[in-house]
Amino acid sequence: MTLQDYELVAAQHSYYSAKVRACLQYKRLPYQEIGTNIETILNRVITATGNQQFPVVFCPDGTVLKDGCDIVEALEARHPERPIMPENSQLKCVAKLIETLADEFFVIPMIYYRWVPEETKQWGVGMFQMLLGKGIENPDMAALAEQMGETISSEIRSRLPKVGLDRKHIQDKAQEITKEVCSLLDKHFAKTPYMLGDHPTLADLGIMNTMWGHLYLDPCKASMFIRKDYLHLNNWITNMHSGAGISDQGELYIADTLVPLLRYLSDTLANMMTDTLAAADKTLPAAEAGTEAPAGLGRIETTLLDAELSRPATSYTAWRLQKVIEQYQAIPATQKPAMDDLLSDIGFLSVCQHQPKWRLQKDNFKLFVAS
Ligand SMILES: N[C@@H](CCC(=O)N[C@@H](CS)C(=O)NCC(=O)O)C(=O)O
Repeated sequence: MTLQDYELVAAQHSYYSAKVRACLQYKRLPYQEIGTNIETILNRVITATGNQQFPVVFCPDGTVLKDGCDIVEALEARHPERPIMPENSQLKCVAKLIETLADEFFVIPMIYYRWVPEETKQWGVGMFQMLLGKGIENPDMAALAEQMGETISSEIRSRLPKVGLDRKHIQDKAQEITKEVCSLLDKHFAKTPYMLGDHPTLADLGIMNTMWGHLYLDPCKASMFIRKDYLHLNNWITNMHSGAGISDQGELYIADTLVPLLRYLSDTLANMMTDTLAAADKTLPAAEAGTEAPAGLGRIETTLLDAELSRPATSYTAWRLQKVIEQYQAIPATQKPAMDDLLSDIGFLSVCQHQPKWRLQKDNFKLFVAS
């Protein structure tokens, strides 16, 4: 490792690692992926950030970055070459919207494939034990890694009822949605190289979270149908995973083939976004400015496509939606009518035009209620 290397705490099998890795790759930044074994989590991640979540990036100048969306924003500010944010403010807003959909809302269909079918459930436990124990020589730590792998897996499985995944109709919906999204992405990539045109942007990085660590790598049905039936999508995934070799030349635009995908995403997820904002509107204005935001905003009775779903809403997701809304608000007045036409067509106008009566801000890895 050289002194200039970024250190990336991430795992190939983790959902949220893929975006940050794809960003480092596409920007051609020198980095070393140092894994997520138990010693790295205890001695580096928890020590530096206060909890065990990753991805985390240790910068050569000593700065610690955490949370995929913040990491990618910070890398863009430090290294504007090979930009991942479009210059055009309408495309910026669409990129942020796609990133947020992928990170906060797609998780339900995606976790189905790892934690519901029997064969992947068992595989998942072994995979966690492998990641936590990788390179650990101390026998006590190795035993702890084994035990933690089991504990983390059962903890994740115990959360499935919270998002309805213990019920057959939501399990079926998860599979239906995943298949349709893969099919629409495949049709898009058959005509257009990347999400927003000729080269990757934040929208591609976001979709990598959705596609890589669970769907593509897990030994699950989705992984097989992507490889066998959706060759354009398969090709895009593998290119994005080694993004240093991708050209940054060409134009950015909304291709006709992106529109059906975005319409389907709004049919599937826009209600959940609106209901999350409504839960934030109900709870956050009463919170004292300057205090830490409550993690939970209560349960929302919402929908996943045409299925009813009751699930918890969080301040974190509200903050991610706030970022989308801010990106919409930053669009110059002269470009607003065209943007509103597009958003109305793809079904996200009311989410973007929502005017929250609260503001959240991140400080030292925590969310606070702003004044
Ligand atoms: N919002 C965070 C989510 C990170 C996250 O949930 N990471 C997972 C691994 S993919 C994790 O650390 N889970 C352990 C935990 O939440 O305790 C991001 O986008 O980076």
